[in-house]
Amino acid sequence: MRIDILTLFPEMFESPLSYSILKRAQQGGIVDIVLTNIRDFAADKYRKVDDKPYGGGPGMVMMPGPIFDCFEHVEKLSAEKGRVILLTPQGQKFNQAKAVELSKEKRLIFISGRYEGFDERIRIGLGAEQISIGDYVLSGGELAAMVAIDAVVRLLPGAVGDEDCPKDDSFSESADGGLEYPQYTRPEVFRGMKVPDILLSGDHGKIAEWRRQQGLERTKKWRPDLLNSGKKEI
Ligand code: 6GU
Repeated sequence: MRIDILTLFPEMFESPLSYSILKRAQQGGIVDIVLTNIRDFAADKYRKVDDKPYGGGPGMVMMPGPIFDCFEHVEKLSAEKGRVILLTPQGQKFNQAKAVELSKEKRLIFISGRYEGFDERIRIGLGAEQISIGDYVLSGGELAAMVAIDAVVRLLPGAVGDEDCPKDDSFSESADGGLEYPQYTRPEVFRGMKVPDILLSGDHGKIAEWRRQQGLERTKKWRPDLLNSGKKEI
C-alpha cells in the first residue's frame, strides 16, 4: 500500500512513524508512506495557506489553491489513483470496519488541515470522503490521520507478527464486533490475584468458549452500545 499525507506539519508524523509496527511495515516494504508539506504549494512569498471566512466569523479557513496544487503534485507521484480522505470532525466516525475497508486499498491520500476547517470546494473538487476519529475537537487533523493510519497499517498482511496478531482484537470479526476477552500472563499468582484455572487447563475447546463468554459479558457491561448496533451477536 502507498499512503500519501498532505499536511502543514510533516514533522508531527515522524515520531509515530518511526516505532514498532509502523516502522517495521515501512522497512519491510509493506507500506510506503510519503509526507508532503502543503505550505510548499502556497502561491505568495509569505507562504500563506489560510484566510478569513467569507461571511465573517472567527478563525481562519484553509484556502483551496495550495491544497489543490499540492494534491495535483502528489497524485502524479504514483500511477495508482487512490482514495482521498479529509480529516475533519464533520466526517463519518472512524471504526474498525472502516480500518478493514481502507486496508484493502492500494493507495490512500490523507489531507489533514488546521484552523477552522477547509474551504468547502476542497471536499467537493477533490471528491474526498471525510473521516473523524470521535466526537471531540482536535487542534488539527494530524493526530487523527496518525490514528487512522496506525489502525489501517497493522491490518496489512505481514505487518503484525504472530506475537500480536490482530485476529482476536476487540471489534474484530472473531470478537463479533465486541470487546476482547481478558488476558493473563505470568506470574500465576500476583498480589493474591490468581489466573483463572481454565486458562491453565490445556483444554483449548473450553478455553475458546470461556473467552467468547467473557468477551460477551464485558461488552454487555462496558460497551452495551456495541451489542445492538448490528455488530456483536447475542
Ligand atoms: Cl479528523 N480533526 C479534528 N480537527 N478534530 C477531530 C477529528 C479530526 N476527529 C475528531 N476530532
